[in-house]
Amino acid sequence: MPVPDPRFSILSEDFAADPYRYFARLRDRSPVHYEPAIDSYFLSRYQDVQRVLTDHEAFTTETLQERAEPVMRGPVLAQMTGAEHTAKRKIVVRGFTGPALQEQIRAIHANAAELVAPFLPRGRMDLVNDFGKPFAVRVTLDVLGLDREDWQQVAAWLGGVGEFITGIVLTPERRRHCLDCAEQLEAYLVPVIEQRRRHPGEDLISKLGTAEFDGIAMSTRDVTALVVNVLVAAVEPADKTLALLFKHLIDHPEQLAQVRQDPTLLPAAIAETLRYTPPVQLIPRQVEEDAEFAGTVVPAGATVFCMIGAANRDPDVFTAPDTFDLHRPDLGTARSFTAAAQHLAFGTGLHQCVGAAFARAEIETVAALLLPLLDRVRYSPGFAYRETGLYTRGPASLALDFSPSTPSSAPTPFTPSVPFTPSTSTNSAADATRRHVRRVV
Ligand code: 2IO
Repeated sequence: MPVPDPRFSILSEDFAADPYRYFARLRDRSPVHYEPAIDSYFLSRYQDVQRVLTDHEAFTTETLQERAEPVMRGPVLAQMTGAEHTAKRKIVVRGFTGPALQEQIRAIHANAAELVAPFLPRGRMDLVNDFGKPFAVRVTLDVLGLDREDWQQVAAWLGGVGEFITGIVLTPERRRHCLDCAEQLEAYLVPVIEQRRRHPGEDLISKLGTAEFDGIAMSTRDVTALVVNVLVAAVEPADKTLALLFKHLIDHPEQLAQVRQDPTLLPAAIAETLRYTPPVQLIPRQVEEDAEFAGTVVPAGATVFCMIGAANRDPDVFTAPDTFDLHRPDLGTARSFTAAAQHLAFGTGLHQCVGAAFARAEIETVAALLLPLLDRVRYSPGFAYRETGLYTRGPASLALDFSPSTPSSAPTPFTPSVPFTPSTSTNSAADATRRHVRRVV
């Protein structure tokens, strides 16, 4: 049995400053790491994480009842099981694939072009705070058919909702603040949802509001929860992934030059970014019955956190895992945004990210637009890189300098070259689950 190091804590400031330094040690010496302060177990080996995420009967999402439902104002997709889950997941998949996705790509492009324009003559932009954050919120509001002018207000509410879900320790004051944010967001959404039910349009809220499940329309509470779910899940990781992609390319100038020369390499660069630095670092599950991992028994009822960042750098699965290499043969770009993905940034199994194809389209479209505009892109003088977050993690800022230009000649909208496979359909997720389970047992 691994000997736990009493001095080491995932809740320490040292760990928060750079978790990546600790992953090898965790996988080798404490693959089932217990944190007494929060009575939870942290799994860092790829095989263990994959087992937890694919065996959805032994490891349930029930923990989301406490961790998410209070701020989601109802059950989220990841909490559901059985026929309800299958039906509702299908509805959401439909909202993010095919013609809907093509329309969304136009919104992605338009928002990106508009947001970057004022920074081009200056030759300086913070990719996180000037661009990525407003971009992520405005795109999601467009997709939902909400007013993108409301983005700052919505971003503030989402901040509270996200803090509740991703907070490892929350004071009662912060908890109250998060719940207030959630209540205000709900009050903003409910009248729109009710109106769209009477007069549906082409947007995602209308689709969710008019969809039927077993012949019964979804309640306003159900639709609200799904809309908040989409808002949080689409906004929280997006600016992080974009900034991390640019950081890795700037840190690896030869790979940046290759992507500039051949933009069809972008999907591989994005997939490798997701493996190397996944924006969602933790996925919680509840243990149904006593379960053994690497000789340690985790008791029934316990919460386990899957450490995605650590699993994605497991040398048993990826060669030279601490190297960023968009050409790595053990990742496979084509499957990296599908149920067969090798990295675990979108999770895996039944609840694998339903927005993976959208995420790919979003980051690919915006990166393809930005790269030619940000000529000679580099860190601004004096910029000090810092990441924050234990659950979702990304750069606090990314101050960039580049050759100034005039924004007048807007490039034509980018159409991703590779067709997007509706990879997140329930069937392919279930197929993948069966495959993974077979591989593990
Ligand atoms: C929102 C953590 C941002 C999801 C969650 C309660 C459920 C689920 C995830 C992602 C990203 C968020 N979990 N999205 O990890 O919908």
